Amino acid sequence: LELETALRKAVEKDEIDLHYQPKVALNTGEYTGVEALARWALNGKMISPQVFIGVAEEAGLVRVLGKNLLYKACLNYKKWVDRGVAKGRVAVNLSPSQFQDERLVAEVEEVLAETGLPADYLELEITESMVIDETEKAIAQMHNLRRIGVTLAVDDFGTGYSSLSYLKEFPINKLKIDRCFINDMLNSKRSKNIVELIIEMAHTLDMEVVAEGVETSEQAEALNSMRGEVAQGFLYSKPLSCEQMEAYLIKNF
Ligand code: G
Ligand code: G
Ligand code: MN
Ligand code: NA
Repeated sequence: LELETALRKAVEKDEIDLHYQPKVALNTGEYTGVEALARWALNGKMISPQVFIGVAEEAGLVRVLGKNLLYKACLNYKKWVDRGVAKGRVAVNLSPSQFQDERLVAEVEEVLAETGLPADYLELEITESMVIDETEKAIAQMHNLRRIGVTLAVDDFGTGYSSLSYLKEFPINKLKIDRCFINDMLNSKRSKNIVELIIEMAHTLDMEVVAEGVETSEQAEALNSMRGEVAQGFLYSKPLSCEQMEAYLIKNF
């Protein structure tokens, strides 16, 4: 409850910040886009977004917080586009109630209009678990988002329970392979096989693959030889502050 009170204040005072982690093309090593990650420091201590997004969900704060973070990400990315340093898209994570909200599409359109960011620069990440209940409704929501020109990715793929019969119906552009598979793909033949299968399946469904949590060049090489498209992880960069990310973009353009 104390955390909830503190979070409410932080949302009101707009103290939740965004960091950015670059994504890199596996075949060239070139920068291809960023993921925006929420950061909250409470009395100097970082609280994990997994924790405070959960608190925000329970406290009914997600609508305001989610919209603020989306606004911030789009406004900032528009700035990088205007300066000519942006390549690819900015990916923003949606939380479950945000994705399930019928007002989401209108809100995204509003944020894009207000910030001036073209929809083609925005990617939204959802997780499999958001799609388990009311799958038909979720698929309709995905179509509505695609219709306004937004790109969609499924985050943490492989850890949820989405059935293949539904996955083929999802109007999704990208699958992000959860880092647990990447983490032991070079020690475990089984994990490596799973990664390979996910990549093949994604390509069969015309989806691109993003490998999460890539920490070594051996992992990157293996993923590239399996035809994975994009990687993200500490091998390239940890999540960076806005200023650090801007410097990275200028350096890597
Ligand atoms: O950045 P970090 O590894 O601590 O993120 C932990 C988790 O929190 C990740 O699964 C990520 O998807 C989620 N997360 C980070 N930022 C946001 C955000 O802005 N909104 C939502 N809904 N989840 C986020
Ligand atoms: O679930 P999601 O993919 O949105 O979470 C991204 C989170 O993963 C971020 O909080 C980020 O700090 C973390 N992360 C990013 N790259 C790596 C990595 O290479 N290794 C590990 N262990 N965590 C990472
Ligand atoms: Mn994510
Ligand atoms: Na993830």
